[in-house]
Amino acid sequence: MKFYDCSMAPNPRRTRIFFKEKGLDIPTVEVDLFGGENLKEDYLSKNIWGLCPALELDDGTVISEAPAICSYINDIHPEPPLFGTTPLERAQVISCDRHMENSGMQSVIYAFRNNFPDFALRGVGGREGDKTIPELIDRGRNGIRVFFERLEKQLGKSEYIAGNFYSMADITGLVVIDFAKFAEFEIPQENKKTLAWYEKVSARPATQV
Ligand SMILES: N[C@@H](CCC(=O)N[C@@H](CS)C(=O)NCC(=O)O)C(=O)O
Repeated sequence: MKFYDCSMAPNPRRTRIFFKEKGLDIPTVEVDLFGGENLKEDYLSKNIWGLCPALELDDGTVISEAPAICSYINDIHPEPPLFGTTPLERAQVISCDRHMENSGMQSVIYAFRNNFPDFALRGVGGREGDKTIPELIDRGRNGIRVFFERLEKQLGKSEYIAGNFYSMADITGLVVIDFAKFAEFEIPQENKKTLAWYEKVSARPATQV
């Protein structure tokens, strides 16, 4: 197996944390996303979508998208389970993981990417030619505000994001919050449940990647 990573980027980090939770050490190729290596033929010939992460299997098959890579790894290395242990738990993990990505990650991307001069003509990940749109910065800020409100409510229901067990959804939630911090958006001080959860999941050794 070969893992296509970018050490600075949030979505590959979801996968790195997942591998570490599973105790796996997968050979890694660093892709220079900031320099546009993902938009060149060499990388596109592996992953036509131009995004990172990607996992290449020994027979040359490539899996793209962090949750798909993690789901595959979870099936071939079931311990510890990171997608729950029952059909319902698995559904809740996938549901919450998608909310972390669609509501949290996407909002930070709007706020960050449209404010980042180096990406002036790379407003959309994985392709070139889309101008950034300054109006989307506000959409991102509002999205982050709503995301924090809803995450606090979600953590009022259970100890971890998808239930009373640690899962892929917590990994994505943590990565979103660290990416938000990098973009200078902090968890509101009144969101006590989120702050306590964040402290707990951040203390896991696997997150130090
Ligand atoms: N939904 C995808 C998102 C992947 C993604 O957006 N990756 C970013 C890095 S965090 C990327 O490759 N960006 C390429 C670019 O900016 O051109 C996943 O789960 O893997």
